[in-house]
Amino acid sequence: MVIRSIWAQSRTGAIGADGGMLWDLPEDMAYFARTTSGAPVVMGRKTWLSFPDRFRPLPNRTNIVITRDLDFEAPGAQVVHSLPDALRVAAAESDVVWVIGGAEIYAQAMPLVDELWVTDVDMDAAGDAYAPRIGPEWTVSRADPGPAQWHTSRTGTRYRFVVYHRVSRP
Ligand code: VY7
Repeated sequence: MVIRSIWAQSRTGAIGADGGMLWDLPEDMAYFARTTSGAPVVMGRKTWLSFPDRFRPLPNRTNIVITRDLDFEAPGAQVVHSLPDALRVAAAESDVVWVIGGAEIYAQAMPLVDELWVTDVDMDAAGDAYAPRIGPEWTVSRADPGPAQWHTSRTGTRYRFVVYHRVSRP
């Protein structure tokens, strides 16, 4: 099974603050929905709760929620208590799984992930949740638009979609 993490980050790597996102970027929400549709999505409890009620569970995807809380209920989702358990559930039904956040889950998943699907948001915003560092073990395999170029949102914010693959080691 291919494991993909997907997030949007500011220039400083911030992904959120106060349980929400730091920008209004409808084009990224559409990209996220389109890209993950049809495959299982794995998220932490805080990310599950960050989606407005009417979007839970995320449609057209098996929603898998990780929490240590043995009593946590997530109607419409499958609740598990570890990342390995989440990946086992996903592998039973799919060749691909999307890790959709948040910071704690991205960090745990990093050693296991095959691809990073990152939206760069051209903002300086600081947050209280950060993406993992993308180190030299990763290489850009796709950038939309090209390197050093940006899309401009209808909200005015500049952004780009980048896909990283793990560098194969000798
Ligand atoms: C944003 C929402 C936030 C507020 C209201 C609705 C990338 C994103 C994530 C996760 C965007 C969000 C939403 C948008 C998606 C809809 C459901 C409603 C859907 C991520 N690049 N962007 N994210 N939703 N992991 N990576 O949390 O979500 O998918 O059906």
